[in-house]
Formats: sequence, C-alpha cells, structure tokens
Amino acid sequence: NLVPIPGPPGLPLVGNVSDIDPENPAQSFANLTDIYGPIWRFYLGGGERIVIGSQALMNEVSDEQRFSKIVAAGLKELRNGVHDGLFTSSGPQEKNWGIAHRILMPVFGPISIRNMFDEMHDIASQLVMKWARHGPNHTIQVTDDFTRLTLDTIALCSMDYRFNSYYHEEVHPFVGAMSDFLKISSDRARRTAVTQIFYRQETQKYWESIEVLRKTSQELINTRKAAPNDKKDLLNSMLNGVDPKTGEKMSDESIVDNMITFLVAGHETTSGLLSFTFYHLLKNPQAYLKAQQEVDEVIGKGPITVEHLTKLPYLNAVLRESLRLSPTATAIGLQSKEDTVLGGKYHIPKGIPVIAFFPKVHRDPLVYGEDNEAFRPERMVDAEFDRLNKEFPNCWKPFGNGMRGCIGRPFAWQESLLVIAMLLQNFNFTMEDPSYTLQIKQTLTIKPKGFYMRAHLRNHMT
Ligand code: MNH
Repeated sequence: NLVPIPGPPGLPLVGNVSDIDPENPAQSFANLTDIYGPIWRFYLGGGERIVIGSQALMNEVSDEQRFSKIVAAGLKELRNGVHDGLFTSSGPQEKNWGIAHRILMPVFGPISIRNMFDEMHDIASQLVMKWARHGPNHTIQVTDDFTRLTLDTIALCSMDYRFNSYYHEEVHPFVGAMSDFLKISSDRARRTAVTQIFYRQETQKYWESIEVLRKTSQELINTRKAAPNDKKDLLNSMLNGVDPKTGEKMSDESIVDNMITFLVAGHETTSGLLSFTFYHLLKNPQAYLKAQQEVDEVIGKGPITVEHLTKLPYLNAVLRESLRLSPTATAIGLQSKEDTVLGGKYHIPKGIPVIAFFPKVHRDPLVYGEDNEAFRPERMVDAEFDRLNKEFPNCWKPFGNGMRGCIGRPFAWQESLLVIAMLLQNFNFTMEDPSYTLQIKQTLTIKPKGFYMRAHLRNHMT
C-alpha cells in the first residue's frame, strides 16, 4: 500500500534545476507544494530530496527517535568557516557540539538574557535616535537598519565588541567578511565540485573572509584573556564554563567557531523578523493600533524596563504571527535514521534529506483554517497558542526542533519585543509606498525586498 512520492518530472543529469528559482527557492517550494501537495520530491546535484509542508508530516519528522538534523547544502559549506560550531554540527556524535550545548544552554536561558537588557537597550536607542534625527521625510531602508541593529546587538552581547554600524555608512570589515562568507557559501552550495574550479578568485576571497572572521575573533579572545573582567557575557561564559558531563572547557577553536556562529545565525533571522513584523503591522491597521495601545497602556511615555517586556501579550502574539506567515529561517533539513514510511504510505530511505518547509507547514488549513493567509495575531495569544499546540503538535516551528532547536530564541525574543515596543512608543510609521506588495529577498534567510517606511515622532504630533 505504498505510493510513490509525487514531484516535478526532472531531466537526466540536471534534475529539477529549472523548477527551482535560485534567487527565490522559497517561492518555488511554495508553488510546487500547491501543485503536488504536502509531500513531494525533487532531484538536484544527483541526489533526491523530499519536501514536506503540513502539520501532520511536520509532527512525524519532529520525532527525534526517528529523525535527526542533516547538515547539507548551505550548512555544509558554512562548515568551511565555523566547523562543528553549534549550528553547523551534525549533532551529539561530534563531541564539541555536546560540550558547547551543555555550557551554553543556561547562558542563553531567560535569566542571563535579562542581564543583557541594558546592552540591547543601548543599541535600540541608537536606532530610535537615528530615525528621530532623520525626520519624517526620510526614506527608511527597513531591513538595512534592522540588520545594523541585530548585528551590533549580538556583537556587543556576545563578545563585548562595538561595530558602531549607525555611525558608519560603509560596513565594518568584519561585517563585510561575514556577508562575503555567507553569500559565497550559499553560491558554492549550488555548484558541483567541477564547476567550482572555475571560481578561483571567488575561492580566494572566500578563504580570506574566513581568515578575517577567525583572526578578529581570536584577537577578542586574546584581549579578554590578557585583561579578564567579571562581565557575565557570552565570551566569559565560553572561556570559563565547564561542561558538567565531561569536565572539559571549550577550546579556543570552538569558541571562535561559536562566536562567528552566533553572529551568523543570530543577526539575519532577527532582522528579518523585525522587518516582516513592521510590514504586517502596516498592512493590518487594526493590529497595528492594538499593538501600539498595548505599549501605551503598559509602558506609557517613560523608559522601558525589562519588567515591561513580560507584560505585552499582544506584542508576543504579533511576533508569533509574523513568524508563522514569514518564518525567516524558512526550512530545516532532516533525515530518517532508518528506512521508514511517512504519512502511512510514502517510503523514505534512510539518510535522504527531508526538508520541512515552514511557510506551508504554517499555513496548513486543517490547523489555521480558511483565513490561514490572514495576519491575525488574535490566534496567537497565549490561550489560543497553547490550544493550537496541544491539538496540533508541532504546527508552529520557526525555531526548529528538539535538541537542535534555536539556542538564541530567548535572546531574539527579548531583543525583538524591546525594539518593537520602543519604536511604537516613539513613532508613528507609514509605508513609503502604500501600494507596496510583499516581495521576498532570499539568502540563507528571507527578508522583505524593497520595503521602505517613514517615521513620524509621536511627541511632535500631540
Ligand atoms: Mn537560531 C538554530 C531560527 C535567532 C543561534 N535557529 C536555529 C534553527 C532555526 C533557527 C530554525 C534550527 C536550524 C536547523 O535545524 O538547521 N534563530 C531562528 C530564528 C531567529 C533566530 C527564526 C530569530 C527570529 N539564533 C538566533 C539568535 C542566535 C541564534 C539571536 C544567537 C544569538 N540558532 C542559533 C544556534 C543554532 C540555531 C547557535 C543551532 C543550535 C544547535 O543546533 O545546537
């Protein structure tokens, strides 16, 4: 009673290369899911891959007894720079993953994230100041300014280093090296070993960028070792933390891997979340109004404190709903530990990449109903959210799954709540072009393309 997994017919050698737009694979994945249903397969670079896009299948592949993370494609290329760092490691079978995971889990827990509030507030204030100075006639490049924010924040919190991105037009050399590293990694992932030979200059730039990233990080470690302090930041936690299981500390090599990993994994995703959230709020004036009213009632006109952030249920729901419709990390890659059957009738060979595609999982009509395309934060307030997750386990997965889920989630959440609250408190926003329709720019993550706003200081209006 097994049936073949449907999918677009492919050509010999090149497989389905023409079915997937390299500039916007997420759009192609969405279209192909509409055509072939919640499970389909394609061929690229010789190998078969399977895509899933429903809550029921997501729930099956979330079983860590049966499935584990696979490090393939872009992730595999990133290993050239950050090796077995947390994000790019194949998991517990690599010893450094376990050591770093056990040392860092508590460091990314809610209590130590609270201690990073002042640093987050420092950078967020710089953003507010910039937009206030520019005034309402200035076109805000939304994703650019949010990327400055998330990068500066993670660098300050993780290694006590200031990129000062709001004080320079051109990017910091470390940041430039990082975007080259990310861009070239994702381009390399689409090439065969043979075509890769024709990219000599690019390859040279690639390894130079990695060198810049690693050398800068090692220098920060050396500086801290030469002049230790008792700050409770991520760098100190990595330098001093002892793994309770093995009694080992993280090596310098592994600290460098993870410092770069935090910057890589932590900045684009959060910047995209902030950008999409403003897009959705501006497209949905009732939700915008409710969010701003909540900020006014809970925080008022005074300074925001870390306590305020626990009292913003509607803003929480706004962020959840934004990640439902626009999951900035669009997919995770999994593999079955044994030959298995999905959905009761689809044969899945052991080790084949299974791509869980969140934009479709998050629009499953059985879970989210007729209005699955609507931005409706009300469905994500705590009571509703809990009910959904109970009734439809694993229906909302923007931070990944299980032990390989996002370690930076509390960090990203606190930062995002703080920034949105501060911005709504200080400004009224308008869309530069009210007829703007959402377009996606995809790199390792997705962001809204060509989305611009204007910021009107609220004090000037009342
Ligand atoms: Mn993050 C893993 C999404 C913010 C650091 N993150 C993941 C995964 C997803 C994800 C999905 C699982 C990847 C996979 O299975 O291959 N992360 C996000 C989103 C945001 C985010 C949507 C913001 C919004 N992440 C952050 C921040 C940091 C961070 C901020 C660091 C400060 N994430 C990580 C690390 C991992 C990860 C490290 C890998 C954890 C592990 O496997 O041990």
